[in-house]
Amino acid sequence: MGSTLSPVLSHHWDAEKSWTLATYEADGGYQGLRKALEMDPADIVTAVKDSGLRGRGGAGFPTGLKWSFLPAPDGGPRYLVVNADESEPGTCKDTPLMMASPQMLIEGVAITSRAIGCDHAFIYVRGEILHVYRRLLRAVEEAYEKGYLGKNILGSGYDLDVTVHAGAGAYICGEETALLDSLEGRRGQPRLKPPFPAVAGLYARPTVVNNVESIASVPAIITGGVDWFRSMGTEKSAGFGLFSLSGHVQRPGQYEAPLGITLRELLEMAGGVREGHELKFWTPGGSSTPLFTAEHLDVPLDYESVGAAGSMLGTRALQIFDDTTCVVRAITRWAEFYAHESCGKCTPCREGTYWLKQVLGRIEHGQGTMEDLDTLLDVCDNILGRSFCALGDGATSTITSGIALFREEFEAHVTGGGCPLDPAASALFE
Ligand code: L3W
Ligand code: SF4
Repeated sequence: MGSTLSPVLSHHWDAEKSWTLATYEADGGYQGLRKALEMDPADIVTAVKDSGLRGRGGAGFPTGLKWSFLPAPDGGPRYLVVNADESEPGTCKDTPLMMASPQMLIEGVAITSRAIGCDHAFIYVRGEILHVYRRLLRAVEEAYEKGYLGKNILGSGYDLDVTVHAGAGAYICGEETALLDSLEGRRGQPRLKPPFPAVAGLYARPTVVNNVESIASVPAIITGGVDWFRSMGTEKSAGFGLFSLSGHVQRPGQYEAPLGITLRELLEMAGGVREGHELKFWTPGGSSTPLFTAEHLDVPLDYESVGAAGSMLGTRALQIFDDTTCVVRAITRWAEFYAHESCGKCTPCREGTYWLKQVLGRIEHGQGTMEDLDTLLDVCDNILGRSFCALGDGATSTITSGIALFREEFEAHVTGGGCPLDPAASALFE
């Protein structure tokens, strides 16, 4: 696999009014649905399973396998819920995808719904991004007008309704079961798993919850075929994905590429790190994943390689920090985020994230002690694996890895009474 971009998801993002149905159709849009309507639904599930597509929301669970977990039809409803609650710090791929190409997502929703026998699908959008909500509402309306949604889709006899729902802006509602609670009108808090949503999800009915990018990848798999999809990426991390580069990089943005590309290759496309500076650390998959440094520039960005190197591919949110960045400040800022977003359901996360924020805050402001470093690690140890959902575990990732990689910088804050770096030079934090 080379460094060439493989634009599929972003193929027509630069076209004029890329978000309209007419532009999407002109670029081959809805050919996948036409083909899928002639296929046996079970064959659609098999194709997605064989493609090796893995969930693009962070966990990388095999998409087709998840669909196949739905119990046999019993005459009652079954649902598809698209997780469009993108909130992981640094993650900015689903929002541009929905803004530039909402019809690709809707086509994926229609194909997936047909595959799993669903006649009512939901798209749960993060509450703060009203412009995306409005764009999706209009796109769904257009798809109804053209007969791609609604009754008797393209004369096939298949009916599907799609509801776009705006959440109220809570990170925890990106956790699939909290999302379902929120969609049902309750306060969003994670449910105990099992049962997984595939068995008892929305309104306790079998439900597939998939990320925006996963569903938007489905039309291309149906038109392009399994072998084409598997020809990109690696054996266990097949296909392509959107990599979001942000921070101290010359040309931040979304870069679509086969999985397995390296940060070195992506940085070449993005013009490199801010001029005159060196890479200091980066996140391979948002702030819930352990930090990497310049030593990891050549780690292939696929699930296996990133895992073997001690982190997680997560949402492919590559936040780049150069040598002007205070690692303690960056980690404290993330800790503030987790303390704010903890839903409060379980004690290790509710109490632990509060204390992580407090202790990091005093280290950052030069009021910490050397014992505070051990306290931080001890609190992380009491959160990791003891929390009810992944938010708690994620809150510890940058702290434990940050102390392991940059212990001297933490100690310098203690012995020097504050940050040895010029905070203005970084220009990333207030
Ligand atoms: C049926 C089984 N279904 C697993 C399903 C499960 C879910 C999917 C993955 O966390 C990660 C997290 C964050 N029968 C099943 C089954 N499933 N076993 O597979 O499940 P799981 O538990 O591995 O992960 P998760 O709870 O989905 C997601 C990481 O992503 N992350 C955060 C991302 C945040 C966003 C956002 O902002 N919206 O995406 C970043 O790295 O730490 O590890 O569907 O039901 N036996
Ligand atoms: Fe809520 Fe945090 Fe517990 Fe998850 S880990 S249930 S976010 S308190």
